[in-house]
Amino acid sequence: MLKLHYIPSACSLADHIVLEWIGQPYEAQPVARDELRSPAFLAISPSGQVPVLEEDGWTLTENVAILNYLADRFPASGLGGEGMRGRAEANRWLAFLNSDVHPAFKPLFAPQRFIGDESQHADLQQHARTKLRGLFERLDAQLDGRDWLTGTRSIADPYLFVVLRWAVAKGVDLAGLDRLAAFSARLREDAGVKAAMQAEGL
Ligand SMILES: N[C@@H](CCC(=O)N[C@@H](CS)C(=O)NCC(=O)O)C(=O)O
Repeated sequence: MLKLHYIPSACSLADHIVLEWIGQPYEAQPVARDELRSPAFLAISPSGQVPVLEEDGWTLTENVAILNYLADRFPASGLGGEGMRGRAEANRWLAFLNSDVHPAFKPLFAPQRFIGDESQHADLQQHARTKLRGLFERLDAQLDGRDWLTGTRSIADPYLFVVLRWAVAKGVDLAGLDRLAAFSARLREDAGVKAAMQAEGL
């Protein structure tokens, strides 16, 4: 059976939502922050990070790989997009979220990992918020005339939902980005999203 190792509210929530959308049996295992550096966890995730997906003794890390694997493993879900171009579109937005948007949050979560001088943290974080505003404007524009990033529901959408939650929590200015607000409101009402969030205690 599939098993997802997650931290509540972390990027692993995207995989958790996808597992709910797929609707096949799986197990979700919370990881405490102090377990991340334990030998047992490092054995399955050498970077000491979630998500980790396990299946029959095989383990997979990296969100993009896990989400693509789930789409391929359960093609009837339609979450991988239609055909080669549909998959490429899903991966275009997944890559943007994973390699542009997600890292831009890091100074907001852990400024001390970037600069030791605490007096500069607020400035660093304000720069991160400004950078994120620009990235969210691009995502808002992409939703013009679309309910989902690629036009149809895909593995990219739950990742957008996750980073929108972070943006609100970390005071990123989303004013006027009405398509993102509508997307977020719609997903909060989605049964799979609700189930994953409830399981994570959110
Ligand atoms: N490159 C990894 C990054 C995963 C990542 O950043 N995970 C965060 C949660 S969103 C984490 O586990 N943080 C704990 C830590 O770094 O101590 C991926 O895309 O899966």
